[in-house]
Amino acid sequence: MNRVYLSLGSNIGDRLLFLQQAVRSLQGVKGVKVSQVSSVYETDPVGYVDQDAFLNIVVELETSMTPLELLKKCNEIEAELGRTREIHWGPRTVDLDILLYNEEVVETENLIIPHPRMSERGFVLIPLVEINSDLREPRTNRSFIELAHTLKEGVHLWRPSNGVDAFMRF
Ligand code: GSY
Repeated sequence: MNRVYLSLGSNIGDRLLFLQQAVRSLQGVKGVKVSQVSSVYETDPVGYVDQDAFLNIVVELETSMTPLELLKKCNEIEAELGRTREIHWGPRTVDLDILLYNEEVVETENLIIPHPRMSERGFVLIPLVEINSDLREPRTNRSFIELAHTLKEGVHLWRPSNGVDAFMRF
């Protein structure tokens, strides 16, 4: 089994419902077990800033899927939940990014792991270290919890975590 961390974000419509539906879809995938879900954070937009605030979470999975199989599945879930890519880095119903796959470094045309921008993003690192404070960046060996301490601005606890099953019952 492989241990994987995904970042999920939504900033259109019923943001929490989109996150819940995405987690439910992941739970339904053969070869995937959702083992942890972080608290929900409301976060200022990063990149294209003229858009609404996001809700962000990080989930931990145990999976037998390969990185590319998982990427395909994440793209399918985004499409099912209505994501269109009109503005690059613009508003989205739900976005699923693979952050870490064990401690492996993966570089293909369509997928880079660890996620290339994760170390600069508070909306990724704060929920990530909440569910696993021991993680380190596989390329640099830098501690994510140390990086997260410097990236708290614009990241606000919106709903505390109360477990995977409870997350689905909100
Ligand atoms: O890369 C994920 C999509 N995204 C987000 C996001 O999820 N949260 C915040 N706060 N800003 C973002 N900018 C982009 S692009």
